[in-house]
Amino acid sequence: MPTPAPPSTRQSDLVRAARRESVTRTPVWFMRQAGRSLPEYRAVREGIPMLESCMRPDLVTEITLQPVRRHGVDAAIFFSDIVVPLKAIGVDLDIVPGVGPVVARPIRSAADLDQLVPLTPQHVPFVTEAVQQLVRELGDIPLIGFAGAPFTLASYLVEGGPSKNHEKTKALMHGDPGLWDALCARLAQISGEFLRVQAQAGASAVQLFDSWAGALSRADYAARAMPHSAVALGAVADLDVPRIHFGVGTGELLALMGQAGAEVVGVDYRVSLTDAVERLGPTYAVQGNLDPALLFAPWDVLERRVREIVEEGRLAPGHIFNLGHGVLPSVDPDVLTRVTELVHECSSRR
Ligand code: 1CP
Repeated sequence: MPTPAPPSTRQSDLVRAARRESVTRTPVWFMRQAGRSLPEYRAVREGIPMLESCMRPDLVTEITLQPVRRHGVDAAIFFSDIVVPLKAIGVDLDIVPGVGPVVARPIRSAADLDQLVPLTPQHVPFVTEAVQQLVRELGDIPLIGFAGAPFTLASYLVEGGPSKNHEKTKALMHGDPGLWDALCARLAQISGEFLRVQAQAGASAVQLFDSWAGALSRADYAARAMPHSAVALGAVADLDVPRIHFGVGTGELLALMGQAGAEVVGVDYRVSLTDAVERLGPTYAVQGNLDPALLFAPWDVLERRVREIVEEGRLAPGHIFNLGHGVLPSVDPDVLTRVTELVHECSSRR
């Protein structure tokens, strides 16, 4: 039985900002807020491989709650990884410490697609259980579910691991568009269903991570990536959860990322929110966009930049404060707490 998100989270600043409604103050959360920047995360992960930790509901719940307790952020992001649904359907892969996802049998031919069977909720009971547990613990604080977008997932599957230039991925996309589209169609089902499982278990919003979409030209994104992301986002269109669509280096793609079926478009630090709002128009809320490296700068410099971003965010019909990409593991977590407090203080509408 679906357990929809608690009604109180519908009135949270995060969900209201995503819906372009008035807020009491600018909501803030940080991509990768759960993770290695926190000593309490390192302590509970001690000796437990990454993928195993994603499949243990008690651990997922504890790790997801850690940054909420510590920083007072306006949302929790479900602790998992974009490759978890692939692992769950039986793809032979691992998350190697210091590297990232590594795939045993990379996808290079039509026969390799057999690895990708449709995802069902029965593949990921541990996700449903963890989300339900989290929603009970979080009360009025919304939980954000997420999935990887087909292009970004395809890059890991085709390259066999993290890649700088995505050369095998692009060679397949252009050399065999039929196989590429067949691969991405399967991934769109998997991503869409992974989002749906989380939303039906009670997540209040979802984010589609197309982290590497910025490697594509606008034409290639429109033809070979966006239609598949639209299918993934469309899988939760009927569930009344706002959808956030994020990528890195996607300044040229922002409008298309909105049109793919999002309420909120994630903006990295390369494009100012002012420019992003101009490119997006009044239809979309924005999320972003502090450069994660600025968390290492002197406080007065960081403070000025945070205040600027909050001010620029007022130009958008809705603004969720975040980083332009994930928290770096070596950051001082106290700085994140201070940034959270500053965003709240300088945006308060009461
Ligand atoms: O042992 C560890 O601590 C491993 C590090 C780690 C963590 C903490 C990985 C491996 N994944 C995660 C969790 C994770 N991954 C979360 C939840 C935590 C949170 O946000 O608070 C999320 C949302 C992700 C999503 C993810 N995984 C993305 C999209 C977001 C992004 O950063 O762009 C991507 C690209 C991945 C792949 C991945 N997983 C892990 C690593 C190191 C990577 C990147 C590898 C690369 O550079 O290609």
